Amino acid sequence: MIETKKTICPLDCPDACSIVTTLEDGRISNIVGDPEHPFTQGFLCKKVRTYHDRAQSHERVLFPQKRVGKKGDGKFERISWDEAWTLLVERLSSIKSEYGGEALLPYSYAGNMGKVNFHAGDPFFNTYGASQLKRTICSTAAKAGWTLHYGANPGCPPEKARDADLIVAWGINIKVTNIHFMPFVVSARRAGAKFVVIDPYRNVTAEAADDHYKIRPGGDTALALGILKILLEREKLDNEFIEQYSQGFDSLKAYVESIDLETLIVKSGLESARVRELAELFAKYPKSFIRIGIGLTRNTQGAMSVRAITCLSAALGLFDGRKGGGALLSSNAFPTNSQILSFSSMIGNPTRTINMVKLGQALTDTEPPVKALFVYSSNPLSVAPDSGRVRRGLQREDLFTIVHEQFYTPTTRYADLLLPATTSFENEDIYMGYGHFQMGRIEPVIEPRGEAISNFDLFQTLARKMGFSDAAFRQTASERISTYLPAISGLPEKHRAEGIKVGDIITSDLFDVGGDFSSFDGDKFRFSVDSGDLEVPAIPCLLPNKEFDDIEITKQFPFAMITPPNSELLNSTFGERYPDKTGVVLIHPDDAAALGIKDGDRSKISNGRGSNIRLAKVSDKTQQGLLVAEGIYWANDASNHSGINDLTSQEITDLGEGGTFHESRVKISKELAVAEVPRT
Ligand SMILES: Nc1nc2c(c(=O)[nH]1)N[C@H]1C(S)=C(S)[C@@H](COP(=O)(O)OP(=O)(O)OC[C@H]3O[C@@H](n4cnc5c(=O)[nH]c(N)nc54)[C@H](O)[C@@H]3O)O[C@H]1N2
Ligand SMILES: Nc1nc2c(c(=O)[nH]1)N[C@H]1C(S)=C(S)[C@@H](COP(=O)(O)OP(=O)(O)OC[C@H]3O[C@@H](n4cnc5c(=O)[nH]c(N)nc54)[C@H](O)[C@@H]3O)O[C@H]1N2
Ligand SMILES: [Mo]
Repeated sequence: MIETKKTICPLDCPDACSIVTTLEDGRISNIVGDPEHPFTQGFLCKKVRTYHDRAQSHERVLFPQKRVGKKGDGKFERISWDEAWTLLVERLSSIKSEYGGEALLPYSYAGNMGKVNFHAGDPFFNTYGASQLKRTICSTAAKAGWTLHYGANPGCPPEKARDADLIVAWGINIKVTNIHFMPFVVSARRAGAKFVVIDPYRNVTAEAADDHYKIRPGGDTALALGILKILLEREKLDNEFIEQYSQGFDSLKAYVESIDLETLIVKSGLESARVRELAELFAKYPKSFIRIGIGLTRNTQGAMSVRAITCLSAALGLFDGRKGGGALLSSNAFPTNSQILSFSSMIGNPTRTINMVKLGQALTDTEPPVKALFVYSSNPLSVAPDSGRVRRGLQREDLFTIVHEQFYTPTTRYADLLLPATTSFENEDIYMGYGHFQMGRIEPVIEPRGEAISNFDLFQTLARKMGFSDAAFRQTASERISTYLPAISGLPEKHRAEGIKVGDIITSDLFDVGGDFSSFDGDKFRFSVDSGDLEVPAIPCLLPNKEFDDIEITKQFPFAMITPPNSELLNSTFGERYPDKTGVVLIHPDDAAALGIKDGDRSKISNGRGSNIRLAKVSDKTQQGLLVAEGIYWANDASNHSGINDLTSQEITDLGEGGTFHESRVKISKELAVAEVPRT
């Protein structure tokens, strides 16, 4: 029998695509992008086109297993779910009575963006009294910087870009990480719009654009303020918006007037003429749409960069609801009450919080120590920074590590107990995209594979077996969705009353007002803010980056390195498709010549934290002094299993406590073949 069913892509991506699956005798034979969905528009990205093969693969973790080899060996023995529950209840109970609840650390992120499964563990860990995980690895810096000035209002709908005369991709690799935005760029360009990219390297989006501004990494605040200064002097800012819908502009104006334009230009890393050219574009095209990425926030002044760009957008008047104009970071189309989603009311005595970016430290140098780590929807050994420290932590004999997974990832090699997780094709959930204004619901498309269970079923069952009595632990996934709906703003009244059905494509009520201060109930854009924290400057301003601008570190490690995603992987998901791939590192031809590195050379990148091997790609896509290592391929160096995050730092962003994956200092050398290594 052949039938079709709709589902939604669960991956952590702004697009949250609606998918049509074709089923033949209970097996998914094909998936395509939903032609009815206004953002998906009938196509899927390269990596997800075969996502059903991943779900139906024989390589999945299909039953519970316990470790039999050494930690790191990845050797397991199959056990029954009964045994697994008994082991879990015994170990978690004894850890709690011996060391207290805080000895348990949950670790989860965005393998599955469904609200039910993302938050599935929260009520369990709250009741247990576990350490609270700060889930800040991704977008909290961006959000903090943006919200400081813009407030919690909905962002500009991406559809507006269709009518723009100028589209700017600022720190976002749209063709890779937000590909469904591209059709709007294509139609705008057909109507004559210009499309430009501001990025430290010529990524695939920049290659497809009209122009590329090769900014210095971390140079965004300087660039945004530089443009602001030029336009201020030329009286090209939108005074009407500034007067009517904002406050605090005078402080920013005074600051910008006080700095020398040359200083800003030098710090942006662009030539003076290029900065003036960009300013000229903004002056010429009032219908400018700026798509701001999260990528530019992954450094120690990353939130500041967003603050500066957001203020520039406002000074240009892009938040006045004009046709074709706007700036979009995150749509915030369905603001949710996170207390309800996380069942925060179940937290008894407040417990310590641990930042997920600092997992390495948490496992190796925290008192009282973490005694049990419960990983689900994440692959921390690959994605968390400073992996060497994470690995040392996972090797601890006294640490009990539980991993709930779909695949045998680098992290699962260190599991004491490995539990099989379903994929979204087997689940019930609700999804909303952060790059558009739609949400929807899914139900299982196929039966659960093997003995896999969803995050939701895992924690509901475990809670009951632990004797937790709250009624929330007896809810079905459907009932959980009903609990969540009232916590979602922007949900149209009809669905609030009647619920959501599979296949409904629900557009937020906030779509029409997104990005428009004239409709935000008198809330004004704040150029100057009082955050209540003396460490947080009231206005965007120039401050040094911790690692990039450290003179001593730079002497030892002369290269800056950024580690952005590519189109093959979704963070570390799909790593199993490339078991032997090291990935490449882009190096500028002048640097390569100076170091004797040739295209294709196996090269060792290293710093004080660790090292990683990649193949050199000598290219002027990057700039002098900058290495670009795309993609979190799985461990590639067989001798010590290192990955790219062996080089990145646990340092956090200026606001929001986010990861600083695009701010490492490193050195690089050609890796000599054994025969070439000089004898000492
Ligand atoms: N194919 C694919 N898609 C993805 C992902 C993936 O791994 N693969 N990841 C998903 C996730 S979880 C997220 S959060 C989003 C992230 O998606 P984006 O918001 O696009 O963020 P990044 O990809 O980290 O970086 C985007 C660009 O920022 C540039 N950049 C780095 N530092 C700076 C800087 O200082 N200034 C400027 N101007 N640019 C800088 C990088 O070179 C890169 O080209 O993408 C999602 N989509
Ligand atoms: N160097 C570098 N590191 C980065 C980044 C970077 O740009 N550069 N980006 C960072 C960012 S933005 C993010 S968001 C993080 C992402 O970090 P993670 O959220 O850990 O993302 P993934 O690597 O996609 O790993 C998700 C894992 O969850 C599993 N999974 C999927 N669905 C489910 C489920 O329903 N249940 C369970 N139990 N498991 C499931 C998948 O098989 C996969 O192994 O990585 C960060 N790390
Ligand atoms: Mo992310």
